[in-house]
Amino acid sequence: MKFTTCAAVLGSAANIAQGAVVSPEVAHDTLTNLRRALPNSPKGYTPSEVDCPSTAPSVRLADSLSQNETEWVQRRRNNTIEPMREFLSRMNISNFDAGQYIDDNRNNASALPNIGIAFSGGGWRALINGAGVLSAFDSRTENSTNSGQLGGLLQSATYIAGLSGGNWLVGSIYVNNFTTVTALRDDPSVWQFENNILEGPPSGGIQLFNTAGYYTDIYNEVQGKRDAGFDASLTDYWGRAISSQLINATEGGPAYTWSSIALTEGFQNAEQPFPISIADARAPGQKIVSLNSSVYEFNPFEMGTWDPTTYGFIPTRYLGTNMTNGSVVDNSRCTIGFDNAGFIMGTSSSLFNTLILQLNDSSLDIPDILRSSIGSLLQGLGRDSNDIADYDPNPFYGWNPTGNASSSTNRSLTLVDGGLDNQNIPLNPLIQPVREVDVIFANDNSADTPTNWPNGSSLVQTYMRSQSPIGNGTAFPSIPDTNTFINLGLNNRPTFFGCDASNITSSRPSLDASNRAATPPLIVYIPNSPYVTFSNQPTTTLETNNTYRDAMIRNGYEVATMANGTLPGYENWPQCVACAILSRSFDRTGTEVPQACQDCFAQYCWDGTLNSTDPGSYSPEPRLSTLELDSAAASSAQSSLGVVAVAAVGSVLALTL
Ligand SMILES: *[C@@H]1O[C@H](CO)[C@@H](O)[C@H](O)[C@H]1NC(C)=O
Ligand SMILES: *[C@@H]1O[C@H](CO)[C@@H](O)[C@H](O)[C@H]1NC(C)=O
Ligand SMILES: *[C@@H]1O[C@H](CO)[C@@H](O)[C@H](O)[C@H]1NC(C)=O
Ligand SMILES: *[C@@H]1O[C@H](CO)[C@@H](O)[C@H](O)[C@H]1NC(C)=O
Ligand SMILES: *[C@@H]1O[C@H](CO)[C@@H](O)[C@H](O)[C@H]1NC(C)=O
Ligand SMILES: *[C@@H]1O[C@H](CO)[C@@H](O)[C@H](O)[C@H]1NC(C)=O
Ligand SMILES: *[C@@H]1O[C@H](CO)[C@@H](O)[C@H](O)[C@H]1NC(C)=O
Ligand SMILES: *[C@@H]1O[C@H](CO)[C@@H](O)[C@H](O)[C@H]1NC(C)=O
Ligand SMILES: *[C@@H]1O[C@H](CO)[C@@H](O)[C@H](O)[C@H]1NC(C)=O
Ligand SMILES: *[C@@H]1O[C@H](CO)[C@@H](O)[C@H](O)[C@H]1NC(C)=O
Ligand SMILES: *[C@@H]1O[C@H](CO)[C@@H](O)[C@H](O)[C@H]1NC(C)=O
Ligand SMILES: CC(=O)N[C@H]1CO[C@H](CO)[C@@H](O)[C@@H]1O
Repeated sequence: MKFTTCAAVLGSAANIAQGAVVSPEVAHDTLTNLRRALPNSPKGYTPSEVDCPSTAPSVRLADSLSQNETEWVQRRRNNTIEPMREFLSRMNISNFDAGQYIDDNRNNASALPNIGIAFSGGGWRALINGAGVLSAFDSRTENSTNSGQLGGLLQSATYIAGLSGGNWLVGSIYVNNFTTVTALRDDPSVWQFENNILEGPPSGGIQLFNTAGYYTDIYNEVQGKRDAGFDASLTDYWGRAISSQLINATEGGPAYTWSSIALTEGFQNAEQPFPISIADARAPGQKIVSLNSSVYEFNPFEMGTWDPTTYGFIPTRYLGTNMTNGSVVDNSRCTIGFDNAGFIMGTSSSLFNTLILQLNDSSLDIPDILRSSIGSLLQGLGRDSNDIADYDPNPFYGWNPTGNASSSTNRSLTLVDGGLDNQNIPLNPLIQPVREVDVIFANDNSADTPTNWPNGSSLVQTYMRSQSPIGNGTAFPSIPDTNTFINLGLNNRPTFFGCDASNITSSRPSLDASNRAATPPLIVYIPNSPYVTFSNQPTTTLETNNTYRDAMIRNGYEVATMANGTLPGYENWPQCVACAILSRSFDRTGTEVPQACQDCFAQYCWDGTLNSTDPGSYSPEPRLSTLELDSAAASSAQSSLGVVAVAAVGSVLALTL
């Protein structure tokens, strides 16, 4: 029965790798043959009830890394040594032999640098600019290991986190077998952003035929989940819609799960950084502020939060299982397939759910049944809750280690866009002391100013949170106010925060720089700024032609590399990236900081200066000559649809992300 349904749902998925839709048990056995994120949900988008494994899933306390992550990270850290040695040597720090330094310390893994990378939210702007940054860090990108460039930093990293649009980027790379930005950009089946998300993919490709067909599939997939007894929210529809742009499989791969990333060969061999997606908890009717909402993460092994409110994790694979007090209610029945990859990506970006509401008002060719289905959903939730993702049953029901978790008393765990607490860069998982990250490359594509550029607001929020009880022992470098960011140009070029590890305040009383876990990472802030195009596309833009998409990817590349180290006055940038990576390691090994690195820190570290006067409007000019946008690669012109939607949701979205 189960598998008949599954065949029906996936019948057209002929081009899914190796074709097979597999049971969980078989999935494990066939791993060696299946090397990409697996379409391993037996009933496609509909979650399935299965026998629990012999050790039933349970909630664990968030007082350590999971066993699986601990073991995985050891292998990952080891696998980063060679790429890091190669990278740091190539950066050519004057009068310093980085290769020798790595060799001298390679038998003491904890002495070596531990790198994290974070991609902020900001819709398609964040996805596309972030793609440029990611490709600059990826040694697989053509020419990225030439002199002055940063290819290999991705291969040297242990962790990579994405939030909302930034997680569309990270998710799209990982769910498609850790593919490259270049491949996604050039593949006619994915990243076709010239097609309005509300209209769906163009005919012909592996995605679908026409708008009505697109919506019929989305409707059927979500209806399958509802018919199986699960609540649906707008996020379910939204997650299906974005999947058609992000996942390289028919109908956006309804059977692909987030936990299946852990089953791919590249992940199992720890050949890639550990991917993490972020969402915030928000009870219906509650208003979110960064100091009262819990930050949840989804990694390939686990989902949960480090915050003291709930302070627990469950296996991502068994989301949807009915749990009470941290244990399975009916000890033999577990749910799998709830952690659909598009649903997780939709959860992190749930603010965009509101776009789906436009369907009711537009003249689109939408099946009536979908309209009424969305209508009934909204009646159930109320308009204030349009943007939630419903995790029902709540895996943390009754789980209450601290005695005051609101998530403990609700049958449903309601999550929203990870940027709604204004921490628009997913730093929370990377500043957890147990992860021991030394340096975070934080790419900020937020639209903080009215002109859609970042102004450091996200760092300010994360700093404030680290100072409050909900920060639960996290530490973060001092961060200036947002006016200072603009007045000093800290949002217009890369800036380091927390260079001096001994000068940090945190919510933890006993903070001490000699204690590894107590030292916060050095933050390498990489804000979106114009080099070869105005990369400040509004968050509400629902379609981007290929010429502009490619120009923004190029711009992100220049942002990350500072024009490949050619910008006058910043030619030392590649060296300084290497110095930032090595900084905490120098502290731990008691190594004298090379003069070239001292010069770097003098130039790129925020030195504590403030200028909090109102900077007025912020409109930076491109640093290099701009690319032609009107011709070439591009196809479709803007349709009227985008305009309709923008008008309606603009006020909410534009100022937030
Ligand atoms: C996944 O990527 C690896 C590395 O590029 C490649 O060897 C493998 O064939 C790919 N697997 C699939 C199913 O495409
Ligand atoms: C560490 O990585 C190297 C390859 O870089 C490999 O040969 C070695 O077996 C690994 N060691 C451990 C303990 O995993
Ligand atoms: C490294 O920098 C030195 C000057 O500090 C220069 O002479 C040398 O050519 C550089 N090496 C590479 C590989 O760029
Ligand atoms: C890589 O460099 C070669 C030689 O300079 C050039 O011809 C090619 O266009 C470059 N490719 C990219 C993607 O920049
Ligand atoms: C999409 O899948 C096809 C078929 O497996 C593959 O040839 C192509 O390289 C994939 N595209 C990307 C961007 O990974
Ligand atoms: C952890 O790894 C074990 C052994 O590979 C596996 O059985 C288990 O499902 C994993 N747990 C999670 C949460 O992925
Ligand atoms: C979960 O279990 C509880 C306790 O047995 C039960 O009341 C509830 O209806 C169950 N929820 C679901 C979604 O099955
Ligand atoms: C502070 O910033 C304002 C606005 O950018 C500028 O006019 C002023 O000169 C700055 N003050 C100092 C002391 O640099
Ligand atoms: C930087 O390098 C990339 C990749 O080689 C290239 O596409 C780009 O044009 C270069 N930019 C500058 C300013 O040299
Ligand atoms: C600590 O850092 C802050 C902000 O960077 C700066 O204002 C202060 O002077 C520093 N204190 C010391 C003792 O270095
Ligand atoms: C692509 O989009 C940009 C930004 O909206 C616009 O300026 C340009 O004219 C468009 N190009 C084409 C070929 O449609
Ligand atoms: C370091 C720290 O303060 N950790 C606390 C986080 O929250 C849990 C739950 O309240 C506490 O048990 C930890 O001590």
